[in-house]
Amino acid sequence: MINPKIEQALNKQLNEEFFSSYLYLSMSANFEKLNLAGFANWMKVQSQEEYSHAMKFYNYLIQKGGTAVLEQINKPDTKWENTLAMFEATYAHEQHITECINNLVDLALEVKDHATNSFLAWYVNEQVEEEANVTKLIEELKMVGENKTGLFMMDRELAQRVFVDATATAK
Ligand code: OFO
Repeated sequence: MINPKIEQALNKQLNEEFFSSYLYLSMSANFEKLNLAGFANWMKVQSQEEYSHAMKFYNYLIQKGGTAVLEQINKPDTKWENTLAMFEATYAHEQHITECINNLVDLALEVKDHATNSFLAWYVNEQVEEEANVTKLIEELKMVGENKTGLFMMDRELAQRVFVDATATAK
């Protein structure tokens, strides 16, 4: 059986992950409009990753005998000032997600749900990687500044990103 407090909190996070997927797909659509296909690809892969994060919560809820409740997903922003602003918004969102995951860990420890605590360790580690990846891109964008050649080169590099479902091989 699953602790009702944990079930509710995991469902809240399920919605957060689906929103993250929606947000990054909205950014991807924005990059398509700006003719930055590589950045659009990076964000689309990011969106796919978030969908896989959501499904990991979904599957765990079911495995634990709980119910996965699909609530309404908020509408994400559709416009940002520029490329840097989009990545800064991404970083701020990932910091919010890190806080959500940390709060979930606190709750799992509070109710002595060791299985959920162990399940959440994957997300704790994932957040370290997510924040580091976005920080690196923000630094690169700051270096590039208004230089169009630099932006073009970054776009070509980000076009190489491919979705790999890290949740599929996770324990
Ligand atoms: Fe961007 O992170 Fe999910 O969990």
